[in-house]
Amino acid sequence: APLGVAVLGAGAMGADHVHRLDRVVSGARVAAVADPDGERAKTLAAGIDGCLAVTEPLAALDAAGVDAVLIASPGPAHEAALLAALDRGLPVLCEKPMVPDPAGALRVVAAEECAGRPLVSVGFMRRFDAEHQRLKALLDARELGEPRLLHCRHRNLASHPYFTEEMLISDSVAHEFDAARWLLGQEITAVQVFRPTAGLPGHDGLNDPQLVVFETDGGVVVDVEILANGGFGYQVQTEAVCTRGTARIGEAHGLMTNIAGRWGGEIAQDYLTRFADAYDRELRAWVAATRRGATTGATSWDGYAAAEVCAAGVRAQRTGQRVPITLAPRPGRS
Ligand code: ISE
Repeated sequence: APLGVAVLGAGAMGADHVHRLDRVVSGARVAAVADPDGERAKTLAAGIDGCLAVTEPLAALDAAGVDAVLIASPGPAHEAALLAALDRGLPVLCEKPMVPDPAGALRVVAAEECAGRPLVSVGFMRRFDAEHQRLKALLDARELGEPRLLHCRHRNLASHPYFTEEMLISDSVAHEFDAARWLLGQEITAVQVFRPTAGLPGHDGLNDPQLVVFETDGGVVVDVEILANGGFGYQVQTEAVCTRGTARIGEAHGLMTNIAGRWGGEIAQDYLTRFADAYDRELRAWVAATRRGATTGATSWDGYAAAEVCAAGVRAQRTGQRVPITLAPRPGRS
């Protein structure tokens, strides 16, 4: 029988995942959709055979035929949903941020330990992006020598009205924190934020771009340009500078044209488009892993580490200081 999935959150990300589970990924069916906006849940569930629409997350977890949970509600709702899923022994794929505050993230790590087996996968989709995977393979094989620097650019078309300056770190650069930990296999030890636009009138009061610089326990330095209101499209680029060479990803996508003495190409407008393949691969991998009792991609520990680095990043942004980071002891390791 296909894996019955309860999807919590019927916003843009939840809806995208529901369609993916329904139409792209085999071996799974959407058994229930929950959203505080009942109409939104109903609209999304309509047309999916036997899919229940509810307003309460717990009603979705307890619905008939639910074997696993996909959490795509807003970050602050994640901890309660994760703890309820773990309490029921249900495997979960949780969108980032796993839990925004580090203490809450640690409670999830502890609850998963209590459950006695890995149940939590965190949706840092870049780990499933083909270019990111090629870069990781290259770095792991040390083909370019030892990594020294990562230069990252993270540019969005425009920010939502509710987007805050803190979210440049906790919502956007969160991806680079996870990607760097994963690409390098190293932990982040300190973070600093430079705000060239501080004091200037920002776009809707949001001061961007900002430059986030962080260090790892392997001595690598990572710089991230975060630009929420680039106005031209969605761009995620990384260049690794190593002792014998460099490698870049995220440069060109899609159609290239030559016309009237000019060449040009396309830039994706949002992450749902840019990372569509990565999301497909992520969900396929999650469904397959879940059916054999395993997890995939980022773990609850990775979710915690990202939360800890984000919290330090927000402090660094506020104070202008370099903020050192110490992770909590990792359960099961000395
Ligand atoms: C959003 O929440 C994401 O996760 C996107 O990947 C990121 O590019 C964007 O900046 C965030 O707001």
